[in-house]
Amino acid sequence: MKKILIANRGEIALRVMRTCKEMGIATVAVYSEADRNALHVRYADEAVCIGPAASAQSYLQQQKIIDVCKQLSVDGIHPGYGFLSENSDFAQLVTDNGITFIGPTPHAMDVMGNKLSAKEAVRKFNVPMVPGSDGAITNYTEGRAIATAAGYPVLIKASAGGGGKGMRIVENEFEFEEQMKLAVSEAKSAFGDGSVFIEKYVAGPRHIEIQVLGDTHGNILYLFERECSIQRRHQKVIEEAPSCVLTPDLRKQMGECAVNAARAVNYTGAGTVEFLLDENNNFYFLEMNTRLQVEHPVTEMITGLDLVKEQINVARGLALTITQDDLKIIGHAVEVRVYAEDPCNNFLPDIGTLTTYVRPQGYGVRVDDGFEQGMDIPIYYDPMIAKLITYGKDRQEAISRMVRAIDEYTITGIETTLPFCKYVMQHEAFTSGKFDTHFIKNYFKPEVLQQHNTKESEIAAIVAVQHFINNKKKNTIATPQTTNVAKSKWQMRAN
Ligand code: MV4
Repeated sequence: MKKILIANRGEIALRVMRTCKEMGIATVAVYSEADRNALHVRYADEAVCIGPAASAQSYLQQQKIIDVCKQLSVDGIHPGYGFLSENSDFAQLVTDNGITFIGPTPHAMDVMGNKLSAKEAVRKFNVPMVPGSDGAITNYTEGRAIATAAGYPVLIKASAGGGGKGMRIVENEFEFEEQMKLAVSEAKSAFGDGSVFIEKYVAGPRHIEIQVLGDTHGNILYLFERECSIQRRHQKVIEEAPSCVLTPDLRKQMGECAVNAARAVNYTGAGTVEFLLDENNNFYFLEMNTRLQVEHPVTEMITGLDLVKEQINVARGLALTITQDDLKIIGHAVEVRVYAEDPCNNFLPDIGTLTTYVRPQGYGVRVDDGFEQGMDIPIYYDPMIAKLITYGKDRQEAISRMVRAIDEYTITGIETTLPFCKYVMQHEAFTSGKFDTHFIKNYFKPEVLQQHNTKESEIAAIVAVQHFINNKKKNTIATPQTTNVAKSKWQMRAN
C-alpha cells in the first residue's frame, strides 16, 4: 500500500493520516461541501470533494469514493469509525475493485453486526453470556417462560439494534406482552427487522470492553480493557484504561474470552469485544464492534502501540510482530470527549463558531481534534469536536493531569461538555472508582455546574475588587485594557 484514502472526516481522518505519514504512505481525503476548509482536507496530500453537506450525499457515497480511488490510483481505504466503517457491502465493494479494505472481512462484520448471530457464533467459543433466550423469541408464551426462567426484571433487545435502541425493560410477567409488542414494533420501524431476544437485566453494571487485534495468519491478541461506564443516552463521555476494578486474573479471563469471541469469526485487524461486569465481578458478552473505536487512544497510551499502524500492517498481510507475553500495561490513561453540547441544557447540541480555541499542552497531554480557532461547527455531523487524553504513571496522576488540562483548554463561542468532564474528574465516586453505568443519572444535575460557576464568579469579583483597591493604594490607575483582559479571562472560565 502506497496511497490510502480516508473515507471519513474530522479528528479520526487526521488521526489516520498522521500514521500514514509516519509510514511513508500518501494520503487522500474526501470531503463534503461543508468541510471545504476542514483540517483533514488541508492535511492530506490530495483531497476530492464528493458531494453536498448531508452524509448520505457525500461520506456515505460508496461508488463516488471508489471512483476517487480509481482516479488517483489509491490502493487502500481506511474507513475510520461511523459512516461506512461497519458496512460489509462497502468492504466487499472495496475488495471487488482490487482495493485493500483496512478492517475485518465482510463475513466478520455481518456476523457481529447482528446481536443474535454474534451471540450464536461466540457461544460455541466459551464466552459467558447473560441468561436469557438462545435466539429470537417469536411468541408471548415462549417469551414469558424464558423470562420467568431467567428471573425478572428482563430486557427485551432488538437483534439489529445498537446503542440501546429498541431495548425495553420488563419488570414482571404481566407487563411482558405489552413490552414485547412495543419492542418488536420499534425494532421493525427503526431497523426493518423485528427480531428480539431476552436477557436478564443486570443491575448497576460496568461497561468494560477489550481491544483485540488479529492478523491474517491466525494470531489474535488482547490489548487489555477500557472502562467506558460513564455514558449518557448510550453515548460514551469518559473512558479510561486500565479499569480500576479488574484484577490481573480477571483481566486475563476477560482478555482470553475476547480472543475466543474474535476467533469465532477469524477476526482480522482491530476490534472491540464489549462486556457487562456485575457487582460480583461476573462478566457477560454484549457485542463486538468491528472497527477502530473513538476511545482507542487510551489503549495506545498504556500499551505503547499505534493501533492504526497495526491495522495497516495487518491489511498488508503482515504477521503481528508481538506476542501476548510482550504486552504490558504501563501507566494509566483517561479520555474525555469534548462535545459541542450544553451540559446545563440537557446536553443539547450547541452549534456556532469557535471564537476562541486554545488547546492544553504539556507532559502527558494528547489532543485529537479536527478544528481550529475561527472555524464553525457544522450541524450535519457528530457534535464531538475533540478528544482530550491524559496519561500518567497511575490513575491519580492521569486524573490530576486531566483536571489541569481541562482548565487550560479555552473554548468560547460554543458551550462544551468540558465543565461536565471536570465535575466528573473531581467527583468522589469517580476518583474512588466506585461507579457504574448509572453515574450520570445518580450524580449529575445541571445545578452542580451552575453552583460551580457562581463560586468562581464570586472569587473573580473579590480578586478584581482587591486588585482595584491595591492599584488605588499604590496611586496607580488601572488602565481600562488591564481591567478588560482580567474580566474576559474570568468570563471565559465562568462560561
Ligand atoms: C444490558 C444492561 C443490563 N442488562 N443488558 C445498553 C446498550 C447496549 N449496548 C447494551 N446496554 C445494556 N445492556 C443486560 N442484560 C444494561 C445496558 C446499559 C448500558 C450498557 C453499557 C453502558 C451503558 C449502559 C447504559 C444503560 C444500559
